[in-house]
Amino acid sequence: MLTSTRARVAVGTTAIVLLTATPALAFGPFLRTSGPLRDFAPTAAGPFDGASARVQLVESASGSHAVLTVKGIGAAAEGRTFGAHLHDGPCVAGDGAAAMGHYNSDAHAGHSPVAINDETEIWLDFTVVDGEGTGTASVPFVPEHGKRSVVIHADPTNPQTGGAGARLACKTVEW
Ligand SMILES: [Cu+2]
Repeated sequence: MLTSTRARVAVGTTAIVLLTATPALAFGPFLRTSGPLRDFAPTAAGPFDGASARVQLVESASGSHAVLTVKGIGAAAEGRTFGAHLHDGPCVAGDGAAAMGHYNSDAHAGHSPVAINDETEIWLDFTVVDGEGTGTASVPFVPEHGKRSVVIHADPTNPQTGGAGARLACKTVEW
């Protein structure tokens, strides 16, 4: 019995090694998370009260690809476009500052000056249609792991400054 158990363990280990060595798997998702959004202004009614978000980050041959999907957005926000970005810090309800600034690949690489655009930062702006919105981004870098957040702002992202107005809601992303 013992011998046969060992044999099975050995077979399982081999299978894992083979899977890990398959090149295609090196480009799989490294983050896939979903759940309710946290509110930065819990005492005031907003379009993201009761909304939920799904975030996926996938490593690609040229960097990474991100997808944000938000559902359950209030009817008053129908047709509006909201800025959304990957931020350096975590998502804490009622504390927009905890999310810190945008994740910026130049800043993380120690480059100066730091360029602010849709190739150094992950911008996931979305427009609300039927209570839902999807934002996508492809960037030439893979963000470093950590406890970070996707922050949704009141306005579309200004392509010159990266600004998008007040922070409304967030979702923690950790990998
Ligand atoms: Cu932001």
